[in-house]
Amino acid sequence: MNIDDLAKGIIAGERRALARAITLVESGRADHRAAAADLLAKLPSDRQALRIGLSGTPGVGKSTFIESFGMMLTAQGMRVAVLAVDPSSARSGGSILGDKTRMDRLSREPRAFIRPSPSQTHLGGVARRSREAVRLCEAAGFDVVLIETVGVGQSETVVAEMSDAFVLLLAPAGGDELQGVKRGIMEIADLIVINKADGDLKSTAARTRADYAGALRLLRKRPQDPGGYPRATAVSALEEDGLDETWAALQELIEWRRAKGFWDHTRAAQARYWFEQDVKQRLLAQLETPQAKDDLARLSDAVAEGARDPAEAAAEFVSRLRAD
Ligand SMILES: Nc1nc2c(ncn2[C@@H]2O[C@H](COP(=O)(O)OP(=O)(O)OP(=O)(O)O)[C@@H](O)[C@H]2O)c(=O)[nH]1
Ligand SMILES: [Mg+2]
Repeated sequence: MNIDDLAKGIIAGERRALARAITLVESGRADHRAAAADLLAKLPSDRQALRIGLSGTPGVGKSTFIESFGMMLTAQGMRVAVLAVDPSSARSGGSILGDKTRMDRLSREPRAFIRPSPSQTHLGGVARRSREAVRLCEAAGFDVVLIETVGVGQSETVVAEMSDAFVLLLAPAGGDELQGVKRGIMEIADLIVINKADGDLKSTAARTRADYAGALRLLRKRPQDPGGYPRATAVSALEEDGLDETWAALQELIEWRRAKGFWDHTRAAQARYWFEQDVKQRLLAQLETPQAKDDLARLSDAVAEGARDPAEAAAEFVSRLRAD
């Protein structure tokens, strides 16, 4: 595979080149990793998409929302990429099939590009691959990159750390269920969107929206937010109602952040965060080599038997790692 041609294809916005490049960054093979690094270095860094993270529990309507929201954006002339971050994608077999039918219109839309999550169980690996896929989409000239996750474990934090804005999709519910949303997730959300505001659920959705708007006002004000944010809206992804207000709210937020320097500031902080994560991950990977495992087992036995002091044995272990 010629990396220069691949880079040219991506910059020209060719979908096949983009798809092949994402496959490359998803690969764990050492030669693929090297080629991927080479490719990423050849791509311009001056193209920036609006990266929107989107999370919500299974069945809340993420796929339906992405389809409607994505169709609205492409109708306005924007190019939209959809990526999924799903650490538990042992289930992807089914969910890809499901999404093909649920995002039927968007998957046939020339201005849209949909890519399911790589099948990987390790969140750290998924995070790096997803970040690189986002960069590839930006280099390919997409205006908006939607990064979807089904909020399990730490995946919301992972997605928030690669997004310019984070949207939490919720279902209409009674007041007591408001407690069910973890405070940490409320704190990373820029926009809470109550979906299924249609039919019998319309008035419940309006009440839920008001409840969350109230709860958001009680949170500590964040420097990166203009007055009135984080905000809550109500939509019907199915009936395509309220989507334009939601988009307007996102745009207002983003324009404010750009004007005040928070856009650049946040991206810089995110780059720092990922650098530190990668350092930690590489160090942890060093513990997994056969030699390290042997040393660890041997020293740990010696410590358990009282033959070695824990701190002294740890120091020896680490200096052996460095020597390798
Ligand atoms: N009434 C109503 N139903 C909706 C709406 N959005 C989605 N649904 C329905 O809710 C169900 C789940 O929708 P999905 O879009 O597949 O939800 P999801 O969050 O992607 O689910 P997972 O992929 O399993 O995590 C489907 O039956 C949808 O038709 C809506 O705005 N109104
Ligand atoms: Mg879905």
